[in-house]
Amino acid sequence: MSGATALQVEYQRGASLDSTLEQDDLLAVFSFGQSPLTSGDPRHVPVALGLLGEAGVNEVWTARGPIESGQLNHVRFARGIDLSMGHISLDLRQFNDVETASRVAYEELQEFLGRSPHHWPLKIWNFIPGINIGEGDEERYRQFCVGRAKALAEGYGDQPPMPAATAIGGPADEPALQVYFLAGGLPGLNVENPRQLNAWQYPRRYSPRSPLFSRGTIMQVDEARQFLISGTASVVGHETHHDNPTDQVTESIRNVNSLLAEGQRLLGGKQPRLGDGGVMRIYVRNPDDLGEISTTLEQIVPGDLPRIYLNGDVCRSDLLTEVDGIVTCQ
Ligand code: 3EB
Repeated sequence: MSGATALQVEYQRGASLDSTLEQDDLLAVFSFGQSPLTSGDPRHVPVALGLLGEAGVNEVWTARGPIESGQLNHVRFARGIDLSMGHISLDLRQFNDVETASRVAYEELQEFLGRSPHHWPLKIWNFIPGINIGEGDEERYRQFCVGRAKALAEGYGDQPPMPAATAIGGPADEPALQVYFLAGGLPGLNVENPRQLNAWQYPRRYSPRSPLFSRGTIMQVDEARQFLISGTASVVGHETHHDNPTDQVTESIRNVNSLLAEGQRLLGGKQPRLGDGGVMRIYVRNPDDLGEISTTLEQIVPGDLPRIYLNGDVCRSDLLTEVDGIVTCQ
C-alpha cells in the first residue's frame, strides 16, 4: 500500500495558534493544558491534559480540502473531502453525573455522524476529569462506560461500530468532559490484539457495562492505509501486569507491536512499524515517572518517532502509563 495518507499528523513546536489556523488544509489543531471549553474556532481543540517535559507544542492534523467547519448541538467540527473531525465538550456542572454527560456526548456524536457524509467513526478520544474518582461502580470511568454503552445501544442496537479509542483522565478540577473523533466515509477495519482479551468481553468486575472499542482501526482512503492505535496499556488478557513504569511501558509497546503484527497477518503487505510516518502520545499518570518512562521508551521505539508526553490518569488506578498513536501502512 502506498500513496499520500488521508490524514497528516505532526507536532509543531513554537508556532502560534493564529498562524496554524490560517492553514486552509487544517482539520484540527490540539493545544494542551487548556480547558476544552475555551475553543474559539471549531478546528481548535484545547485539551486539558498538560504537556510533560516541554511546552508550546501543538498537534496538527491536515487533510485534503476544502475544509468546512461548523457546529451541530455541542459538536464542533471540520470536514474535508475524505475525513471529518469533531469534538464535544460538556460542562459536567450542568449534568447530574458523568454517566448522563457521557450518554449525551455519545448521542450527539451519533446524531452528527448520521447527518455527516462521513458516517463512520474511526477513532474516538475520551478525556474524563478525575477519571478514578468514586468507589466501585461509582467510579467516573465506569460511569462513562455505562453512558457510552447506553447511547450506542439506543443508536445502533447490539451491533454498534467499535472503532479504536482512548479513554484518559484529566485534571479533577477541569469542568469539561471531552470527546473528540475522526470519521470517514467508509468503515475502518477493526483489529484485535491476540495478547489481550477483547475489551467488550472484559469480566464484570471492571465495569457494569463493557468498554466498547477495538484495539486498533485501519482506515483506507484511496490507496493509503493508516493504523489508528487505541490507548494501549500494560494489560495482558484482561489483567494489569507490573507495578512499575518501566515494565508497564515496555508491556504497552509489546502490545502495540503485537497489534501491528496482527494487522499485517490479516491484511498482508509489509508489517507496519511504529515510526513509519506516524506519531505517538505517551500518557503518564505521575509526572515524576516521566524520566523513567522516556528513558525506557528511547530504547524500544525508533528515535525519529515524533512523540509527546501528556499528564493523564489511566482508566484503572493501577495503570501508570498508556500510549496511543498512528502508523502509516507502507
Ligand atoms: C485497557 O486496555 C485500557 O474505554 O474507551 C484503553 C482504551 C482503555 C480505550 C475505553 C479504555 C478505553 O483496557 C483502558
